Amino acid sequence: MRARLKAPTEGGVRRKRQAEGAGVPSPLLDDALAERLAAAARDPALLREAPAPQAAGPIYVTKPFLPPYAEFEPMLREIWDRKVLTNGGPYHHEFEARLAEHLGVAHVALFNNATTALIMALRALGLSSGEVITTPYSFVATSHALMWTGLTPVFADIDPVTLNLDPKAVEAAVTPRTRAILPVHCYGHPCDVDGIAAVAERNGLKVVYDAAHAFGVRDAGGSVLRHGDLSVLSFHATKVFNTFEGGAIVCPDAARKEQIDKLKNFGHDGETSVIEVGLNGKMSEFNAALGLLQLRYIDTAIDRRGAIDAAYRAGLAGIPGIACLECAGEVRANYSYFPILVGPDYPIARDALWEMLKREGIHTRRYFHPLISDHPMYAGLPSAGRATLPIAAQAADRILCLPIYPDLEPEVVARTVARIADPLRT
Ligand code: T4K
Repeated sequence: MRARLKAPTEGGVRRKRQAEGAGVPSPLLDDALAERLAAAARDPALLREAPAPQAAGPIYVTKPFLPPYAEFEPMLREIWDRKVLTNGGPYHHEFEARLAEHLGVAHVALFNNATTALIMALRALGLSSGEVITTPYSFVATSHALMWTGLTPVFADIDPVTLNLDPKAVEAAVTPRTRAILPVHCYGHPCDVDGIAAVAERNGLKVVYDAAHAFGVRDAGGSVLRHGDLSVLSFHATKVFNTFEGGAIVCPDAARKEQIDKLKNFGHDGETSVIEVGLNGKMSEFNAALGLLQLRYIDTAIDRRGAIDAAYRAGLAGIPGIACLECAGEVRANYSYFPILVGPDYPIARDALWEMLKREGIHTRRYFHPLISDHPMYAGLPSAGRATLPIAAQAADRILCLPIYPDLEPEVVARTVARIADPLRT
């Protein structure tokens, strides 16, 4: 079941933004594009007709959304004039407060990227030795964060529907050395958070969610970021919400945030005292200012992604061998990726489809192939064998992420769908 099928209601959001004095209009507020996307979703036949052969330039899996430059310029001027560039300046404070409010979470601690934030989240929970059960189906930063912290990754298999860690496989991987679980809300689809909480509780384990893909995702109880001991977001250029580079730890209480704020500032506790092995994980004023501006547009950007998601689904429905991933219980999705699984009954192999689309200027990505556990530095671990990770191995061999970003033209969606529908056309 998809959580959110309705066409975007751009008008209301736009009027609200204009009332807030957002200033120079963004391409996101272009009604014509929104209408063409909605039409594409309504009429899948249009998407299957062979459209114009090639768009102007290459199409990548994502394109970062940026607000109008004119809105950023006065903020840059203020940073220049003020000369407070980092170490918790006014934009940093304002962004932190507005972000927590926007996400509906108690506290956030801003970071320079999600990898540093993951390392500091593990450190904050006192995890520095032993095993942590994690998914092999993710970006390598997930496991690298464990290695940087002196922890040993133990890979467990994933659920065939959500492609997130399977709590049953996690339970089976628990040993006396297990200290924590590090699941990923892959593609922004929530994990089985209740299942994971139950395993953690039964075995006295901490849970840190790698929520790099899950900005703004909500389940029936609120933000998906409230689950576990801590959740980590990425604001990298390729993410739904970007601050060029950036990240954050979502903290349940003020005391944990205070501890994390010290950790990300070298472990300083006041001017002359250092109490922990911290590092430099601070977000600059430049990134924080951009984040503040991005908050104005993020809801519209996600709505626009939703329309593209709907258009792809309409166009790809019924193509033998092609399966779209479904939502995993979120009531507010973020459409951060558009993954498809290329099955054995599709006329050509996944890699052949990837090559074919690339030749036509459509650069899809195989996130996440190879598995983390396939990389030479992890392959020697006892849990890394593909035989014990059959679902993850199958997903890695079949996955293809299609382009999705807020101003992706419906014509590109149509061209991509038409090519996938007719792979034997020369
Ligand atoms: N946990 C998970 C589950 C993650 O997926 C990630 C990051 C992390 C943790 C760590 O978060 P950070 O420490 O980065 O905050 C990309 C990203 O670099 C990486 O952040 C992301 N996951 C991963 C899934 O994807 P690449 O190597 O695929 O990116 P790249 O440079 O090939 O970019 C993809 C496409 O995006 C390009 O073909 C064009 C477009 N692009 C990219 C950038 C950087 C732009 O148009 N502009 C840009 O500035 O890793």
